Amino acid sequence: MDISRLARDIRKGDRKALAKGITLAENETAKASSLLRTLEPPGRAFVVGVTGPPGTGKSTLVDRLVGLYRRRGLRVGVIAVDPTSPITGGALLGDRVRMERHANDRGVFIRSMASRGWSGGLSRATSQVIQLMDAAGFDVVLLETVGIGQSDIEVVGVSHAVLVVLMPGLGDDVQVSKAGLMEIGDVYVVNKADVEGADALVVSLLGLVRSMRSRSPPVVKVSALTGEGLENLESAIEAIRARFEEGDLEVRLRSASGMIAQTARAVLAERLAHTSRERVNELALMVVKGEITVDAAAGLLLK
Ligand SMILES: Nc1nc2c(ncn2[C@@H]2O[C@H](COP(=O)(O)OP(=O)(O)OP(=O)(O)O)[C@@H](O)[C@H]2O)c(=O)[nH]1
Ligand SMILES: [Mg+2]
Repeated sequence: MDISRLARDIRKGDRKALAKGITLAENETAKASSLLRTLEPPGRAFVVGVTGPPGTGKSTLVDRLVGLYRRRGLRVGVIAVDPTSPITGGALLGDRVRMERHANDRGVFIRSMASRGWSGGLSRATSQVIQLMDAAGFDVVLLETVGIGQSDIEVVGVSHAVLVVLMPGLGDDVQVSKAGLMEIGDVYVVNKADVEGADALVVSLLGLVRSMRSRSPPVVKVSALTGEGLENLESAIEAIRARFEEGDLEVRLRSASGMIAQTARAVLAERLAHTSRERVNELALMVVKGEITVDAAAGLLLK
């Protein structure tokens, strides 16, 4: 494959080339990283992570956000990580239908990535895809992932702004705290405002947010279905995007350090997977004989 030609086509905004680059990121991260070296992503794309429990309306909201940004004339990339959650199962099809109105819009690029069986590699691939979209000239990248486990939550660590999307009737604040979602949100979105219990959820979230010592992220109530409250969500995100555009280091560093950490973890995991069984057995024998500790053996393995 001609990497420099692919890079040139991606920079020109060729959609087929971008799709090819993304496939590289999914299947051959090493090739994708040489592509990215050639591309030198400019770092212009503002990355919004959208996470939360299954079925809270993340995709519906992402679709709304695409509409908002398109009206501002911005080009939008969407990455949906594992859109088929156990609850809404088969949502990928639903997402396709929902996003169909953007299908012919050259200013929108939507890509789904399956997370099953990926674990560590997913974060690295995601950060590569973000950089590819950035190089292709997208102004905003919306990254949707179901926030169930630690690894799902990790995926949004590469974002400049993280929206945590919740809805009434989830078992509310306790579940949210347990899932680690209270640590990562820049904006808490209570979606499905048209459904009973939204106000109570807002109240309990405000309680949680106020108890945070270092920061107090906004809580906004919206209905992705009816459009109610979307302007409040928009201004909450735009406040962060304004800081990003001004070059605010806090906002910019977060995404960059997230990408570095996740890439490093993936590289390390890959290296470990390639370590020879003989070497591991050799070290295990030393541990069994009491010559070294497990920690020391792991250290030697990584050297
Ligand atoms: N009543 C109501 N329903 C909504 C709203 N937003 C989304 N829904 C519905 O909730 C269901 C799930 O919406 P999705 O957007 O697929 O939710 P999701 O969070 O992306 O789901 P997963 O990706 O499967 O976790 C769909 O049936 C939507 O139509 C809302 O504001 N009000
Ligand atoms: Mg979804």
